[in-house]
Amino acid sequence: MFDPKISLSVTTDGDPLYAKARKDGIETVWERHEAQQPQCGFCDMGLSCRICVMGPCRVDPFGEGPQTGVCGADADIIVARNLCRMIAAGAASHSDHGRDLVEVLAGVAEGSAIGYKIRDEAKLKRVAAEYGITTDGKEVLTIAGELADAMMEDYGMRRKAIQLVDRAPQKRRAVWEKFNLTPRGIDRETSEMMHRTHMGVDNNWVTLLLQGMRNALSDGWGGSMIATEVSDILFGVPAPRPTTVNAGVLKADQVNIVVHGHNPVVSEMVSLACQSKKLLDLAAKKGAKGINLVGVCCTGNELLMRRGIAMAGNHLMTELILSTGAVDMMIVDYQCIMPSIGKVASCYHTKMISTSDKAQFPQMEHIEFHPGNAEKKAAEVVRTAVENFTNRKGTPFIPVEPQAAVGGFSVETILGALGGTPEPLIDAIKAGKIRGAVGIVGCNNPKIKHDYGHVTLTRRLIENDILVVDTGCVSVATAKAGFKLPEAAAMAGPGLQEICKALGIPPVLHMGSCVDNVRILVLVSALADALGVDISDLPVAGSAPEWYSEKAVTIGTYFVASGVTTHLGPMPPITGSMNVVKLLTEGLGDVVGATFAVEPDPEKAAIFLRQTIEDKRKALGLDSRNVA
Ligand code: SF4
Ligand code: MSK
Repeated sequence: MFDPKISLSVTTDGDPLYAKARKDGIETVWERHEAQQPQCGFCDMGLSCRICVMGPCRVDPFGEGPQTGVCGADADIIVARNLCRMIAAGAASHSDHGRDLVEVLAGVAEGSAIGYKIRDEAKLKRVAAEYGITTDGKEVLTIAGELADAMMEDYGMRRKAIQLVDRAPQKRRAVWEKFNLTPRGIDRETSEMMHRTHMGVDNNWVTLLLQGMRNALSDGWGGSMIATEVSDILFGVPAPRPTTVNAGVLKADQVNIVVHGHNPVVSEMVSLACQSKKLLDLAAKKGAKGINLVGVCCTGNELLMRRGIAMAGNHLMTELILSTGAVDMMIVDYQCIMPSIGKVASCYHTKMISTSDKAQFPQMEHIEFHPGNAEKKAAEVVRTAVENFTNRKGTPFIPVEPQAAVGGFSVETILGALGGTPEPLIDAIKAGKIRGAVGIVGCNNPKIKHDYGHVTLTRRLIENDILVVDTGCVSVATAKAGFKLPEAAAMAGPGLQEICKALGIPPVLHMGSCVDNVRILVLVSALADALGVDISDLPVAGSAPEWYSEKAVTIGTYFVASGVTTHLGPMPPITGSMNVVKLLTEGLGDVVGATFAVEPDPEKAAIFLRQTIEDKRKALGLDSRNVA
């Protein structure tokens, strides 16, 4: 399916690290991917089903073998059910992450979340007001408790609609009402999705997919949005600050602690412990020049956004980061943590610590963190990391210099830079200086040359005056490529360059972690409201050039259901049903005003996205071009 130049290869700047890992006998994700070839064609097309034990079943795509499973489910039903279960898993993951933050918020309110506090009272009050909570004359902790309670109700079945859908433009909410897509409860939609996909329940592939959209919306405008908003309340609203990225952020002469996963609840406490004078003194006694905390994946993004903490790499880099031999401890929470990394670490001196009761891994020590003990446990594990510094085997291999970058572009910051209103951005779009904007999000996948999709697509878009905002593993790729510095404006087209120079911003804005994709929803809602249009009318699009995870399916689905046409690099497992393919790539246009498109080659994807934006400009009565 893939062009050989974009498959089965590793990143260029990762090559020395990759060579080191191979020299050390480390098996990486790329070897394991090759060992799996050829991957199952039935599964690749979504045509296999193991939902019940009359199966497993598969449908023959060539029409020669069975055309239904044992129960009679045909290709359309099986493909739709499989996709919907991916959406449910992704929504459950993000929304459970959000739930953990609500529990910390509730713990802060009642005094049981020791060491945590409300860092942004203004945001607490703003969000509380959205939930209809009066704030005048109330203690901050009382407001926090009431907000936590109200958010818990969003997870349940007492509401007709989750609260934060009110942030969407009126026209978008009307679309959701018309097609019965308004999410009622966060857990409810995931639970109903799992119910409908049980054998013998919903066997209409169209209604299954519509529920898939409602389920995804319950994540985008519910669980993920709550995760981001509560993180901002507890740890601060991100603002631009300088940082550095790539494996060069590890320091040979310091204690290196890497945090990995998604939830800032643990990593924020680890960050505080790393600043403890007692532990810094201990590090000095052990011969280290300091304690160097860095991140990978989205836990790293959370710290980078709020604290400017350096980022060592993205999802597929984790094994290579360990193979530097420089990591004294890796602390993980959950999601996107390959179960292989404990084994990789065992080849070095690295201590591996898992922290969540719901995420345990082979060859890691499990030290359970919860809001009541996180402060204490963080100090204990950092002490262990410092003590491990003297156990290093040989000289660490750190073959690259760190790349400078700027992160921390929350919606508050972006609007602040524009003078508190989206008008200047809208004026620049109307004048054609900025043609539009694309949110590039998601993961790495060994099916695509590491970071090639992200970097190539981003380069092509900015040089054609399209502003890029990014999150997740993409943001690490584009930062490593140097796109996240104000000077990178020189790589942009003349119009975008002018705006970036005037505002002192890079042409690629880092908006955070995977749950922070909701910041993009809030931003496009602000633009749509200012123009008096729906999100689907805006010259904007989404893209996930190297996605791999179920969460990415959910994100793509809530983007599309919110009116943002979205490109995917790797093909999702749906080609076994042309009905499903046609609905997702064409039919949804008549329902939600946006569709999916699949194109593994980022050069071609750039042309598609540019044309999508130009078409939206034309429909808005703005000047437009033919780029195809
Ligand atoms: Fe087979 Fe139907 Fe059971 Fe799926 S639900 S495994 S298609 S019998
Ligand atoms: S970490 S979901 S690989 S973006 Fe959020 Fe990266 Fe994708 Fe995980």
